[in-house]
Amino acid sequence: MTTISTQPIAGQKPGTSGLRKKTPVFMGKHYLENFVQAIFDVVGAAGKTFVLGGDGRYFNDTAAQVILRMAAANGAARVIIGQGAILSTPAASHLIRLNKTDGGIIMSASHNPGGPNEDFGVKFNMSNGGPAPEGVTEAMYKRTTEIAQYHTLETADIDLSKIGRTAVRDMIVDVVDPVADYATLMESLFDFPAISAMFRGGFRMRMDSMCAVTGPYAVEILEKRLGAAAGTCVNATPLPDFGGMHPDPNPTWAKALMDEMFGANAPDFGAASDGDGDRNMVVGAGAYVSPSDSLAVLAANAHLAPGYKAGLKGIARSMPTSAAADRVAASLGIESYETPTGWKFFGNLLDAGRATICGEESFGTGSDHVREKDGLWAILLWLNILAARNQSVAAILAEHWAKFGRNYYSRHDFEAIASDKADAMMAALRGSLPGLPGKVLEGLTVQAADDFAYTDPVDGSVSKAQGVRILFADGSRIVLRLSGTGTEGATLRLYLERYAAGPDGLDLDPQAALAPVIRAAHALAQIESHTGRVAPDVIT
Ligand code: VG1
Ligand code: CO
Repeated sequence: MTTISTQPIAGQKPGTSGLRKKTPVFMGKHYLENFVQAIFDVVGAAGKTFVLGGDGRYFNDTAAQVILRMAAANGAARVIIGQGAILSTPAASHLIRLNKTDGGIIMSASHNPGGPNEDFGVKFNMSNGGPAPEGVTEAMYKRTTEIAQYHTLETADIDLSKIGRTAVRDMIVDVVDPVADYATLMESLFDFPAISAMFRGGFRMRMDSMCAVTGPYAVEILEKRLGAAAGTCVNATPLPDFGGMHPDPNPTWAKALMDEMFGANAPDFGAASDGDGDRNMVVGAGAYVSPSDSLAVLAANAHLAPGYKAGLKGIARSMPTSAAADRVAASLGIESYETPTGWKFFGNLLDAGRATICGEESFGTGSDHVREKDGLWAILLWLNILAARNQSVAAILAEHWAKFGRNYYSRHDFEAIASDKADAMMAALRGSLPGLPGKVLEGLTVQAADDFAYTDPVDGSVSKAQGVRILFADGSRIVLRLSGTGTEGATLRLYLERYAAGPDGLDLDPQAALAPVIRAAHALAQIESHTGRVAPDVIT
Protein backbone atom coordinates (compact mmCIF):
# COMPACT_ATOMS: atom_id res chain seq x y z
CA MET A 1 0.00 0.00 0.00
CA THR A 2 1.16 3.51 -0.78
CA THR A 3 0.00 6.33 1.42
CA ILE A 4 0.09 9.75 -0.16
CA SER A 5 0.01 13.00 1.78
CA THR A 6 -2.64 15.39 0.66
CA GLN A 7 -4.50 18.48 1.78
CA PRO A 8 -8.18 19.33 1.96
CA ILE A 9 -9.65 20.70 -1.27
CA ALA A 10 -12.36 23.29 -0.74
CA GLY A 11 -15.85 22.75 -2.08
CA GLN A 12 -16.06 18.96 -2.30
CA LYS A 13 -19.62 19.11 -1.04
CA PRO A 14 -22.04 16.61 -2.55
CA GLY A 15 -25.22 18.23 -3.88
CA THR A 16 -28.63 16.79 -4.78
CA SER A 17 -27.02 13.71 -6.27
CA GLY A 18 -23.37 13.25 -5.34
CA LEU A 19 -20.36 15.43 -6.10
CA ARG A 20 -20.45 17.10 -9.53
CA LYS A 21 -17.76 19.31 -11.01
CA LYS A 22 -16.22 20.18 -14.34
CA THR A 23 -14.16 17.22 -15.60
CA PRO A 24 -10.82 19.14 -15.43
CA VAL A 25 -11.55 19.81 -11.75
CA PHE A 26 -12.03 16.09 -11.10
CA MET A 27 -8.82 15.40 -13.05
CA GLY A 28 -6.93 17.90 -10.92
CA LYS A 29 -4.25 16.80 -8.47
CA HIS A 30 -5.65 14.58 -5.68
CA TYR A 31 -9.21 15.79 -6.40
CA LEU A 32 -10.85 12.44 -7.18
CA GLU A 33 -8.57 10.67 -4.70
CA ASN A 34 -9.52 13.00 -1.85
CA PHE A 35 -13.21 12.48 -2.37
CA VAL A 36 -12.91 8.71 -2.75
CA GLN A 37 -10.78 8.48 0.41
CA ALA A 38 -13.39 10.57 2.24
CA ILE A 39 -16.03 8.05 1.13
CA PHE A 40 -13.98 5.10 2.37
CA ASP A 41 -13.10 6.88 5.61
CA VAL A 42 -16.79 7.39 6.34
CA VAL A 43 -18.28 4.07 5.23
CA GLY A 44 -15.23 1.89 5.93
CA ALA A 45 -13.69 -0.31 3.25
CA ALA A 46 -11.88 -3.12 5.07
CA GLY A 47 -13.31 -6.51 4.15
CA LYS A 48 -16.18 -4.98 2.25
CA THR A 49 -17.69 -5.53 -1.19
CA PHE A 50 -18.68 -2.66 -3.45
CA VAL A 51 -20.25 -2.22 -6.87
CA LEU A 52 -18.52 0.17 -9.27
CA GLY A 53 -19.59 1.56 -12.62
CA GLY A 54 -20.44 4.69 -14.50
CA ASP A 55 -22.20 6.13 -17.50
CA GLY A 56 -19.19 5.93 -19.80
CA ARG A 57 -18.51 9.62 -20.01
CA TYR A 58 -15.03 11.05 -20.52
CA PHE A 59 -12.67 10.11 -17.61
CA ASN A 60 -14.99 7.22 -16.56
CA ASP A 61 -12.37 4.58 -17.44
CA THR A 62 -9.45 6.37 -15.77
CA ALA A 63 -11.46 7.16 -12.65
CA ALA A 64 -12.50 3.49 -12.39
CA GLN A 65 -8.83 2.43 -12.24
CA VAL A 66 -8.09 5.03 -9.55
CA ILE A 67 -11.06 3.86 -7.48
CA LEU A 68 -10.15 0.17 -7.88
CA ARG A 69 -6.59 0.80 -6.64
CA MET A 70 -7.84 2.85 -3.73
CA ALA A 71 -10.49 0.27 -2.80
CA ALA A 72 -7.79 -2.41 -2.73
CA ALA A 73 -5.41 -0.20 -0.75
CA ASN A 74 -8.16 0.52 1.76
CA GLY A 75 -8.66 -3.20 2.29
CA ALA A 76 -11.85 -3.88 0.34
CA ALA A 77 -12.44 -7.60 -0.27
CA ARG A 78 -14.18 -7.41 -3.61
CA VAL A 79 -15.47 -5.02 -6.26
CA ILE A 80 -18.14 -5.94 -8.78
CA ILE A 81 -17.68 -3.74 -11.82
CA GLY A 82 -19.56 -3.48 -15.12
CA GLN A 83 -17.59 -4.47 -18.21
CA GLY A 84 -15.74 -1.41 -19.50
CA ALA A 85 -16.57 0.27 -16.16
CA ILE A 86 -20.12 0.79 -17.48
CA LEU A 87 -23.26 0.56 -15.35
CA SER A 88 -26.42 2.60 -15.54
CA THR A 89 -27.43 4.08 -12.20
CA PRO A 90 -30.47 1.79 -11.81
CA ALA A 91 -28.41 -1.26 -12.86
CA ALA A 92 -25.79 -0.36 -10.24
CA SER A 93 -28.53 -0.06 -7.63
CA HIS A 94 -29.82 -3.49 -8.64
CA LEU A 95 -26.35 -5.10 -8.47
CA ILE A 96 -25.79 -3.68 -4.98
CA ARG A 97 -29.04 -5.28 -3.82
CA LEU A 98 -28.77 -8.53 -5.78
CA ASN A 99 -25.27 -9.25 -4.49
CA LYS A 100 -25.99 -7.91 -0.99
CA THR A 101 -22.92 -5.70 -1.18
CA ASP A 102 -21.93 -2.93 1.21
CA GLY A 103 -22.70 -0.20 -1.31
CA GLY A 104 -21.42 1.15 -4.56
CA ILE A 105 -19.69 4.03 -6.28
CA ILE A 106 -21.33 5.43 -9.40
CA MET A 107 -19.36 7.68 -11.72
CA SER A 108 -21.75 10.06 -13.44
CA ALA A 109 -22.90 13.62 -13.71
CA SER A 110 -26.23 12.25 -14.89
CA HIS A 111 -27.94 14.49 -17.43
CA ASN A 112 -25.10 17.04 -17.52
CA PRO A 113 -23.03 16.97 -20.73
CA GLY A 114 -19.80 14.94 -20.69
CA GLY A 115 -16.38 15.51 -22.23
CA PRO A 116 -12.97 16.98 -21.40
CA ASN A 117 -14.50 20.37 -20.66
CA GLU A 118 -17.93 19.24 -19.48
CA ASP A 119 -19.04 17.55 -16.28
CA PHE A 120 -18.04 14.55 -14.18
CA GLY A 121 -19.44 13.22 -10.93
CA VAL A 122 -19.12 10.60 -8.22
CA LYS A 123 -21.86 9.38 -5.91
CA PHE A 124 -22.00 6.75 -3.22
CA ASN A 125 -24.95 4.41 -2.80
CA MET A 126 -25.67 2.50 0.39
CA SER A 127 -26.22 -1.23 0.88
CA ASN A 128 -29.94 -0.77 0.16
CA GLY A 129 -28.93 0.38 -3.34
CA GLY A 130 -30.01 3.98 -2.76
CA PRO A 131 -28.14 7.29 -2.70
CA ALA A 132 -26.39 8.08 0.56
CA PRO A 133 -28.68 10.06 2.87
CA GLU A 134 -27.84 13.62 3.91
CA GLY A 135 -26.21 12.57 7.19
CA VAL A 136 -23.71 10.37 5.32
CA THR A 137 -22.91 12.91 2.59
CA GLU A 138 -22.42 15.57 5.28
CA ALA A 139 -19.93 13.28 7.02
CA MET A 140 -18.11 12.72 3.71
CA TYR A 141 -17.94 16.45 3.12
CA LYS A 142 -16.61 17.04 6.63
CA ARG A 143 -13.96 14.39 5.96
CA THR A 144 -12.82 16.19 2.78
CA THR A 145 -12.16 19.30 4.88
CA GLU A 146 -9.75 17.51 7.20
CA ILE A 147 -8.17 14.86 4.98
CA ALA A 148 -4.37 14.54 5.24
CA GLN A 149 -3.66 11.33 3.30
CA TYR A 150 -5.10 8.74 0.98
CA HIS A 151 -4.21 5.15 0.23
CA THR A 152 -3.50 3.67 -3.14
CA LEU A 153 -1.34 1.02 -4.83
CA GLU A 154 1.28 1.16 -7.48
CA THR A 155 -0.17 -1.35 -9.92
CA ALA A 156 -0.85 -1.48 -13.63
CA ASP A 157 -4.37 -0.82 -14.90
CA ILE A 158 -6.53 -3.89 -14.88
CA ASP A 159 -8.30 -5.15 -17.97
CA LEU A 160 -11.97 -4.28 -17.66
CA SER A 161 -12.82 -5.31 -21.21
CA LYS A 162 -13.33 -9.00 -20.43
CA ILE A 163 -16.05 -10.49 -18.26
CA GLY A 164 -14.66 -12.65 -15.47
CA ARG A 165 -12.76 -12.64 -12.22
CA THR A 166 -9.43 -10.90 -11.79
CA ALA A 167 -7.75 -9.12 -8.89
CA VAL A 168 -5.97 -6.01 -7.72
CA ARG A 169 -3.46 -7.46 -5.25
CA ASP A 170 -5.66 -9.13 -2.58
CA MET A 171 -8.92 -7.63 -3.76
CA ILE A 172 -11.17 -9.69 -6.05
CA VAL A 173 -12.51 -7.83 -9.08
CA ASP A 174 -15.53 -9.34 -10.78
CA VAL A 175 -16.10 -7.83 -14.21
CA VAL A 176 -19.76 -8.47 -15.04
CA ASP A 177 -22.10 -7.98 -17.98
CA PRO A 178 -23.66 -4.58 -17.20
CA VAL A 179 -26.99 -5.49 -18.83
CA ALA A 180 -27.84 -9.14 -18.06
CA ASP A 181 -29.04 -8.99 -14.44
CA TYR A 182 -30.92 -5.77 -15.03
CA ALA A 183 -32.71 -7.18 -18.09
CA THR A 184 -33.71 -10.25 -16.09
CA LEU A 185 -35.14 -8.01 -13.36
CA MET A 186 -37.21 -6.13 -15.95
CA GLU A 187 -38.46 -9.41 -17.36
CA SER A 188 -39.65 -10.41 -13.88
CA LEU A 189 -41.74 -7.23 -13.49
CA PHE A 190 -43.40 -6.78 -16.87
CA ASP A 191 -45.54 -8.81 -19.24
CA PHE A 192 -42.91 -9.39 -21.91
CA PRO A 193 -45.14 -11.74 -23.99
CA ALA A 194 -47.88 -9.07 -24.19
CA ILE A 195 -45.40 -6.33 -25.10
CA SER A 196 -43.74 -8.47 -27.76
CA ALA A 197 -47.14 -9.39 -29.20
CA MET A 198 -47.82 -5.65 -29.47
CA PHE A 199 -44.56 -5.12 -31.36
CA ARG A 200 -45.32 -8.09 -33.62
CA GLY A 201 -48.69 -6.48 -34.35
CA GLY A 202 -46.91 -3.48 -35.88
CA PHE A 203 -46.57 -1.15 -32.88
CA ARG A 204 -43.74 1.27 -33.62
CA MET A 205 -41.42 2.90 -31.11
CA ARG A 206 -38.41 5.20 -31.13
CA MET A 207 -36.09 4.93 -28.15
CA ASP A 208 -33.46 7.68 -27.98
CA SER A 209 -30.59 6.83 -25.63
CA MET A 210 -28.90 10.16 -26.43
CA CYS A 211 -25.49 8.45 -26.91
CA ALA A 212 -25.50 7.72 -23.19
CA VAL A 213 -25.53 4.64 -21.01
CA THR A 214 -28.94 3.07 -21.77
CA GLY A 215 -28.06 2.18 -25.38
CA PRO A 216 -26.93 -1.40 -24.68
CA TYR A 217 -29.75 -1.92 -22.18
CA ALA A 218 -32.38 -0.66 -24.62
CA VAL A 219 -31.08 -2.75 -27.53
CA GLU A 220 -30.99 -5.93 -25.42
CA ILE A 221 -34.43 -5.44 -23.86
CA LEU A 222 -36.46 -3.72 -26.58
CA GLU A 223 -34.97 -5.13 -29.77
CA LYS A 224 -33.57 -8.49 -28.65
CA ARG A 225 -35.91 -9.67 -25.88
CA LEU A 226 -39.13 -7.88 -26.91
CA GLY A 227 -38.69 -8.05 -30.68
CA ALA A 228 -39.05 -4.35 -31.47
CA ALA A 229 -37.94 -3.63 -35.04
CA ALA A 230 -34.21 -3.18 -35.59
CA GLY A 231 -33.48 0.53 -35.51
CA THR A 232 -36.07 1.22 -32.79
CA CYS A 233 -33.17 2.25 -30.54
CA VAL A 234 -31.32 5.33 -31.81
CA ASN A 235 -28.20 7.01 -30.45
CA ALA A 236 -27.64 3.64 -28.79
CA THR A 237 -23.85 3.60 -28.53
CA PRO A 238 -22.55 5.27 -25.35
CA LEU A 239 -19.87 7.82 -26.26
CA PRO A 240 -17.45 9.65 -23.93
CA ASP A 241 -18.87 13.01 -25.00
CA PHE A 242 -22.40 11.68 -25.63
CA GLY A 243 -21.82 12.60 -29.26
CA GLY A 244 -21.95 16.24 -28.23
CA MET A 245 -25.54 15.79 -27.09
CA HIS A 246 -26.91 17.10 -23.83
CA PRO A 247 -28.26 13.80 -22.51
CA ASP A 248 -31.19 15.33 -20.65
CA PRO A 249 -34.45 13.77 -21.83
CA ASN A 250 -36.78 16.75 -22.10
CA PRO A 251 -38.47 18.46 -25.04
CA THR A 252 -35.62 20.97 -25.40
CA TRP A 253 -32.68 18.55 -25.45
CA ALA A 254 -34.48 15.58 -27.01
CA LYS A 255 -35.79 17.77 -29.80
CA ALA A 256 -35.17 15.24 -32.58
CA LEU A 257 -37.43 12.77 -30.77
CA MET A 258 -40.10 15.42 -30.21
CA ASP A 259 -40.02 16.40 -33.89
CA GLU A 260 -40.46 12.78 -34.89
CA MET A 261 -43.33 12.22 -32.44
CA PHE A 262 -45.15 15.35 -33.56
CA GLY A 263 -44.42 14.85 -37.28
CA ALA A 264 -46.29 13.02 -40.00
CA ASN A 265 -46.23 9.23 -39.67
CA ALA A 266 -45.09 9.44 -36.04
CA PRO A 267 -44.37 6.15 -34.25
CA ASP A 268 -46.87 5.02 -31.58
CA PHE A 269 -44.49 5.65 -28.71
CA GLY A 270 -41.28 7.57 -28.12
CA ALA A 271 -38.93 7.61 -25.17
CA ALA A 272 -35.57 9.01 -24.15
CA SER A 273 -33.27 8.58 -21.19
CA ASP A 274 -30.43 10.56 -19.63
CA GLY A 275 -26.68 10.17 -19.22
CA ASP A 276 -26.81 7.57 -16.45
CA GLY A 277 -30.16 6.02 -17.36
CA ASP A 278 -32.23 7.01 -14.36
CA ARG A 279 -34.41 9.61 -16.11
CA ASN A 280 -37.01 9.12 -18.80
CA MET A 281 -39.22 11.14 -21.10
CA VAL A 282 -42.18 9.47 -22.75
CA VAL A 283 -44.17 10.78 -25.71
CA GLY A 284 -47.07 9.38 -27.68
CA ALA A 285 -47.83 10.25 -31.30
CA GLY A 286 -48.64 13.95 -30.95
CA ALA A 287 -48.92 13.62 -27.17
CA TYR A 288 -46.21 14.75 -24.77
CA VAL A 289 -46.50 13.30 -21.28
CA SER A 290 -45.29 15.63 -18.53
CA PRO A 291 -43.28 13.77 -15.89
CA SER A 292 -45.78 14.62 -13.16
CA ASP A 293 -48.60 13.20 -15.28
CA SER A 294 -46.48 10.18 -16.14
CA LEU A 295 -46.06 9.40 -12.45
CA ALA A 296 -49.82 9.67 -11.93
CA VAL A 297 -50.70 7.51 -14.96
CA LEU A 298 -48.11 4.87 -14.01
CA ALA A 299 -49.45 4.74 -10.46
CA ALA A 300 -53.07 4.49 -11.63
CA ASN A 301 -52.25 1.64 -14.04
CA ALA A 302 -49.36 -0.20 -12.40
CA HIS A 303 -51.61 -3.11 -11.40
CA LEU A 304 -51.73 -4.04 -15.11
CA ALA A 305 -48.08 -5.16 -14.89
CA PRO A 306 -47.36 -8.55 -13.26
CA GLY A 307 -44.85 -7.08 -10.80
CA TYR A 308 -47.46 -4.73 -9.35
CA LYS A 309 -50.65 -6.77 -9.68
CA ALA A 310 -51.07 -6.85 -5.90
CA GLY A 311 -51.45 -3.05 -5.95
CA LEU A 312 -49.36 -0.26 -4.52
CA LYS A 313 -48.52 0.36 -0.88
CA GLY A 314 -48.16 4.10 -1.31
CA ILE A 315 -47.04 6.79 -3.75
CA ALA A 316 -44.27 9.28 -3.03
CA ARG A 317 -43.41 12.40 -4.99
CA SER A 318 -40.94 15.19 -4.48
CA MET A 319 -42.41 18.46 -3.23
CA PRO A 320 -42.07 20.39 -6.52
CA THR A 321 -43.75 17.53 -8.45
CA SER A 322 -47.41 18.21 -9.26
CA ALA A 323 -50.15 16.86 -7.04
CA ALA A 324 -51.57 14.69 -9.85
CA ALA A 325 -50.19 11.55 -8.16
CA ASP A 326 -51.83 12.51 -4.85
CA ARG A 327 -55.23 12.32 -6.56
CA VAL A 328 -54.46 8.80 -7.72
CA ALA A 329 -53.34 7.80 -4.21
CA ALA A 330 -56.55 9.23 -2.75
CA SER A 331 -58.69 7.31 -5.23
CA LEU A 332 -56.76 4.08 -4.54
CA GLY A 333 -57.11 4.67 -0.79
CA ILE A 334 -53.35 4.53 -0.24
CA GLU A 335 -50.89 6.89 1.43
CA SER A 336 -49.15 9.67 -0.51
CA TYR A 337 -45.87 11.27 0.57
CA GLU A 338 -44.24 14.59 -0.28
CA THR A 339 -40.43 14.59 0.05
CA PRO A 340 -37.64 17.07 -0.74
CA THR A 341 -36.02 16.99 -4.17
CA GLY A 342 -33.60 14.11 -4.73
CA TRP A 343 -34.07 10.35 -4.85
CA LYS A 344 -32.30 9.79 -1.53
CA PHE A 345 -35.43 10.92 0.29
CA PHE A 346 -37.49 8.02 -1.11
CA GLY A 347 -35.15 5.32 0.25
CA ASN A 348 -36.60 5.02 3.73
CA LEU A 349 -40.20 4.96 2.46
CA LEU A 350 -39.31 2.19 -0.01
CA ASP A 351 -37.28 0.21 2.54
CA ALA A 352 -40.11 0.44 5.09
CA GLY A 353 -42.66 -0.78 2.54
CA ARG A 354 -44.66 2.43 2.78
CA ALA A 355 -44.31 3.48 -0.85
CA THR A 356 -44.14 1.33 -4.00
CA ILE A 357 -43.90 3.99 -6.71
CA CYS A 358 -42.01 7.30 -6.53
CA GLY A 359 -41.47 10.16 -8.89
CA GLU A 360 -40.08 13.60 -9.52
CA GLU A 361 -41.08 16.30 -11.97
CA SER A 362 -37.53 16.17 -13.36
CA PHE A 363 -38.25 13.12 -15.53
CA GLY A 364 -37.63 10.60 -12.76
CA THR A 365 -39.90 7.68 -11.92
CA GLY A 366 -39.16 4.41 -10.19
CA SER A 367 -40.36 1.79 -7.76
CA ASP A 368 -39.26 -0.50 -4.99
CA HIS A 369 -37.51 -2.82 -7.49
CA VAL A 370 -34.32 -0.75 -6.98
CA ARG A 371 -33.50 2.33 -4.91
CA GLU A 372 -32.91 4.77 -7.76
CA LYS A 373 -35.15 6.27 -10.35
CA ASP A 374 -35.13 4.10 -13.42
CA GLY A 375 -35.64 5.36 -16.96
CA LEU A 376 -36.08 2.05 -18.79
CA TRP A 377 -38.31 0.73 -16.03
CA ALA A 378 -40.73 3.63 -16.59
CA ILE A 379 -40.59 3.13 -20.35
CA LEU A 380 -41.33 -0.59 -19.95
CA LEU A 381 -44.19 0.07 -17.53
CA TRP A 382 -45.69 2.44 -20.10
CA LEU A 383 -45.29 -0.26 -22.77
CA ASN A 384 -46.95 -2.81 -20.50
CA ILE A 385 -49.87 -0.42 -19.89
CA LEU A 386 -50.19 0.35 -23.61
CA ALA A 387 -50.25 -3.39 -24.37
CA ALA A 388 -52.80 -4.14 -21.64
CA ARG A 389 -55.13 -1.24 -22.48
CA ASN A 390 -54.68 -1.36 -26.24
CA GLN A 391 -55.11 2.43 -26.42
CA SER A 392 -52.90 5.27 -27.58
CA VAL A 393 -50.90 7.42 -25.18
CA ALA A 394 -53.17 10.37 -26.04
CA ALA A 395 -56.29 8.38 -25.21
CA ILE A 396 -54.85 7.18 -21.90
CA LEU A 397 -53.94 10.75 -20.93
CA ALA A 398 -57.36 12.08 -21.92
CA GLU A 399 -59.13 9.43 -19.86
CA HIS A 400 -56.85 10.09 -16.92
CA TRP A 401 -57.60 13.83 -16.93
CA ALA A 402 -61.32 13.25 -17.39
CA LYS A 403 -61.31 11.05 -14.30
CA PHE A 404 -58.91 12.91 -12.01
CA GLY A 405 -58.85 16.46 -13.39
CA ARG A 406 -55.67 17.97 -14.78
CA ASN A 407 -52.77 19.49 -12.91
CA TYR A 408 -51.29 21.90 -15.41
CA TYR A 409 -47.61 22.00 -14.69
CA SER A 410 -44.36 23.48 -15.91
CA ARG A 411 -40.83 24.11 -14.70
CA HIS A 412 -38.88 27.16 -15.80
CA ASP A 413 -35.11 27.04 -15.38
CA PHE A 414 -32.95 30.15 -15.28
CA GLU A 415 -29.39 28.90 -15.72
CA ALA A 416 -25.92 30.21 -14.88
CA ILE A 417 -27.09 33.10 -12.71
CA ALA A 418 -24.35 34.65 -10.56
CA SER A 419 -24.57 32.76 -7.25
CA ASP A 420 -24.63 35.88 -5.10
CA LYS A 421 -27.57 37.27 -7.05
CA ALA A 422 -29.52 34.03 -6.84
CA ASP A 423 -28.82 33.77 -3.11
CA ALA A 424 -29.92 37.37 -2.56
CA MET A 425 -33.14 36.73 -4.46
CA MET A 426 -33.96 33.63 -2.42
CA ALA A 427 -33.10 35.41 0.85
CA ALA A 428 -35.40 38.31 -0.01
CA LEU A 429 -38.16 35.91 -1.00
CA ARG A 430 -37.77 33.90 2.20
CA GLY A 431 -37.93 37.14 4.18
CA SER A 432 -41.17 38.13 2.47
CA LEU A 433 -43.02 34.88 3.20
CA PRO A 434 -44.70 35.87 6.50
CA GLY A 435 -46.39 38.86 4.82
CA LEU A 436 -47.76 36.91 1.84
CA PRO A 437 -50.92 35.14 3.05
CA GLY A 438 -53.99 37.12 2.01
CA LYS A 439 -52.18 39.02 -0.75
CA VAL A 440 -53.86 38.99 -4.16
CA LEU A 441 -51.74 38.76 -7.32
CA GLU A 442 -53.07 38.29 -10.84
CA GLY A 443 -56.43 37.44 -9.31
CA LEU A 444 -54.85 34.70 -7.18
CA THR A 445 -55.08 34.89 -3.38
CA VAL A 446 -52.10 33.59 -1.42
CA GLN A 447 -53.29 31.04 1.11
CA ALA A 448 -49.99 29.91 2.59
CA ALA A 449 -46.28 30.45 2.02
CA ASP A 450 -43.37 28.60 3.60
CA ASP A 451 -39.91 27.17 3.16
CA PHE A 452 -40.40 23.42 2.86
CA ALA A 453 -39.04 21.35 5.73
CA TYR A 454 -39.32 17.56 5.79
CA THR A 455 -39.38 15.17 8.68
CA ASP A 456 -38.64 11.65 7.46
CA PRO A 457 -41.58 9.55 8.67
CA VAL A 458 -39.33 6.52 9.15
CA ASP A 459 -36.21 7.79 10.94
CA GLY A 460 -37.38 11.24 12.06
CA SER A 461 -34.47 13.07 10.43
CA VAL A 462 -35.28 16.67 9.50
CA SER A 463 -34.25 18.45 6.27
CA LYS A 464 -34.83 22.19 6.21
CA ALA A 465 -34.87 24.94 3.57
CA GLN A 466 -35.85 22.59 0.74
CA GLY A 467 -37.63 25.20 -1.37
CA VAL A 468 -40.06 28.08 -1.08
CA ARG A 469 -43.68 27.19 -1.80
CA ILE A 470 -46.55 29.57 -2.25
CA LEU A 471 -50.04 28.10 -2.28
CA PHE A 472 -53.03 29.95 -3.65
CA ALA A 473 -56.66 29.64 -2.62
CA ASP A 474 -57.66 27.99 -5.93
CA GLY A 475 -55.05 25.24 -5.51
CA SER A 476 -52.47 26.84 -7.80
CA ARG A 477 -48.91 26.67 -6.56
CA ILE A 478 -45.50 28.24 -7.10
CA VAL A 479 -42.26 26.65 -5.90
CA LEU A 480 -38.78 28.17 -6.13
CA ARG A 481 -35.48 26.56 -5.29
CA LEU A 482 -31.88 26.61 -6.42
CA SER A 483 -30.46 23.56 -8.16
CA GLY A 484 -28.00 21.33 -6.32
CA THR A 485 -26.61 19.61 -9.42
CA GLY A 486 -25.16 22.43 -11.50
CA THR A 487 -21.47 23.13 -11.94
CA GLU A 488 -21.60 26.76 -13.08
CA GLY A 489 -23.13 29.59 -11.03
CA ALA A 490 -26.66 29.01 -9.79
CA THR A 491 -29.72 27.62 -11.54
CA LEU A 492 -33.07 28.92 -10.37
CA ARG A 493 -35.89 26.44 -10.75
CA LEU A 494 -39.38 27.89 -10.82
CA TYR A 495 -42.14 25.28 -10.61
CA LEU A 496 -45.67 26.24 -11.59
CA GLU A 497 -48.93 24.39 -11.09
CA ARG A 498 -52.64 24.96 -11.59
CA TYR A 499 -55.47 22.48 -11.20
CA ALA A 500 -58.47 22.25 -13.51
CA ALA A 501 -61.20 19.92 -12.31
CA GLY A 502 -63.76 19.92 -15.08
CA PRO A 503 -63.54 18.87 -18.70
CA ASP A 504 -63.64 22.57 -19.76
CA GLY A 505 -60.13 23.32 -18.67
CA LEU A 506 -58.59 20.11 -19.92
CA ASP A 507 -57.21 21.02 -23.27
CA LEU A 508 -55.17 24.16 -22.90
CA ASP A 509 -51.50 24.60 -23.64
CA PRO A 510 -49.80 24.41 -20.21
CA GLN A 511 -47.96 27.74 -20.64
CA ALA A 512 -51.26 29.44 -21.48
CA ALA A 513 -53.09 27.75 -18.62
CA LEU A 514 -50.33 28.82 -16.24
CA ALA A 515 -49.95 32.40 -17.51
CA PRO A 516 -51.36 34.15 -14.41
CA VAL A 517 -49.33 31.87 -12.11
CA ILE A 518 -46.17 32.68 -14.07
CA ARG A 519 -46.82 36.42 -13.79
CA ALA A 520 -47.50 36.09 -10.07
CA ALA A 521 -44.23 34.22 -9.59
CA HIS A 522 -42.18 36.91 -11.32
CA ALA A 523 -43.89 39.60 -9.27
CA LEU A 524 -43.40 37.77 -5.97
CA ALA A 525 -39.77 36.77 -6.44
CA GLN A 526 -38.71 39.89 -8.38
CA ILE A 527 -36.74 37.64 -10.68
CA GLU A 528 -35.86 40.36 -13.17
CA SER A 529 -34.67 42.98 -10.69
CA HIS A 530 -32.51 40.43 -8.84
CA THR A 531 -31.08 38.50 -11.77
CA GLY A 532 -31.73 40.57 -14.87
CA ARG A 533 -33.53 37.57 -16.38
CA VAL A 534 -36.93 37.99 -17.99
CA ALA A 535 -37.42 34.60 -19.59
CA PRO A 536 -36.23 31.10 -18.65
CA ASP A 537 -33.50 29.22 -20.53
CA VAL A 538 -35.30 25.89 -20.43
CA ILE A 539 -39.00 25.19 -20.09
CA THR A 540 -40.19 21.67 -19.30
C1 VG1 B 1 -32.13 17.72 -10.26
C2 VG1 B 1 -33.62 17.45 -10.23
C3 VG1 B 1 -33.93 16.46 -9.15
C4 VG1 B 1 -33.11 15.17 -9.36
C5 VG1 B 1 -31.63 15.52 -9.45
C6 VG1 B 1 -30.78 14.33 -9.80
O1 VG1 B 1 -31.72 18.28 -9.04
O2 VG1 B 1 -34.34 18.64 -10.04
O3 VG1 B 1 -35.31 16.18 -9.14
O4 VG1 B 1 -33.31 14.28 -8.31
O5 VG1 B 1 -31.43 16.50 -10.47
O6 VG1 B 1 -31.17 13.77 -11.03
P1 VG1 B 1 -31.49 19.86 -8.83
O7 VG1 B 1 -30.95 20.01 -7.44
O8 VG1 B 1 -30.56 20.29 -9.90
O9 VG1 B 1 -32.83 20.48 -9.02
V1 VG1 B 1 -30.07 12.88 -11.95
O10 VG1 B 1 -30.81 12.26 -13.23
O11 VG1 B 1 -28.81 13.71 -11.68
O12 VG1 B 1 -29.52 11.67 -10.98
CO1 CO C 1 -29.60 10.84 -14.11
